[in-house]
Amino acid sequence: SKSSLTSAKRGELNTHPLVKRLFDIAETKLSNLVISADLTDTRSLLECARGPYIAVFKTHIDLVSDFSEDTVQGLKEISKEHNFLIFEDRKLVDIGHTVQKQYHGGSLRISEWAHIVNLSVLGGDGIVEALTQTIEDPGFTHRDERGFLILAEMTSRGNLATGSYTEKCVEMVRKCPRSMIGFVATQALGDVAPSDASSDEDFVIFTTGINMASKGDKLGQQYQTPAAAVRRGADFVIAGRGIYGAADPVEAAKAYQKDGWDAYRERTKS
Ligand code: 6AU
Repeated sequence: SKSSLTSAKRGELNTHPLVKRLFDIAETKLSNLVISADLTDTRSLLECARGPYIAVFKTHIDLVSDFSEDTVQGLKEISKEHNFLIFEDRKLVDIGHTVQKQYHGGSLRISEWAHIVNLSVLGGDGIVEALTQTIEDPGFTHRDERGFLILAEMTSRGNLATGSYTEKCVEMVRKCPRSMIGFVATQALGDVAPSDASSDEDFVIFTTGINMASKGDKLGQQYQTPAAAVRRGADFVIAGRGIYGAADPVEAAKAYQKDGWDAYRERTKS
């Protein structure tokens, strides 16, 4: 695992252009914060994306009731202006043939604007093969700017993504490092020895279920703080309601950024 290395070092060692860019953004903005913008109209969504505190902006684009060309153009422009990547939390899960059409084209045109998309491997590795093929097609022009995260663990009470299922997810990422850049998980995964920085592998860990003011919600969500998640191996921490639902979302974003980044610095100091 590379989890003991700074984002600067990981960006330098990694050969994947998107992962390099991800760590470069973290280092430049001193942030490993991902905001989960589970908002339901284009205006609120774009408004939420402005500001200096995030490295990645996570969308659930199917929640946006007025989704249109303006949503797509707005997201693209703000991501350039404010230097962050866009992560569509689509949780693709179907057979390979279907997910290709859900990812590329369709009504949401996810491949056109989302740098990162997550998926579940409940149906086996056909989905991994299908999405890898899609971005490696010579006609697809964004190849170096696209990557996928396998949802290897979940934060909701009673979830089934544990044990041998999680281990299978690690095997699948290992087989396709050019397209599968890491995991949504609650801990460092794939480590033989957690501090072994000598292997070429570098899985990026995104951890969700992050909130500084609450332990969970009434529908099974379970929370920990940014710092606690980083200590368990998160490289990036994903927070939604804890930020956009706060009385002062800008102050909240700042506090989450600081908590996550301080813990990351602490973990990676030599
Ligand atoms: O901070 P919250 O609880 O308001 O939002 C958490 C966000 C939501 C979930 O759909 C998502 O994180 N999520 C995921 C992801 C990112 O894949 C996995 C999971 O296990 N738990 C979880 O909450 O947008």
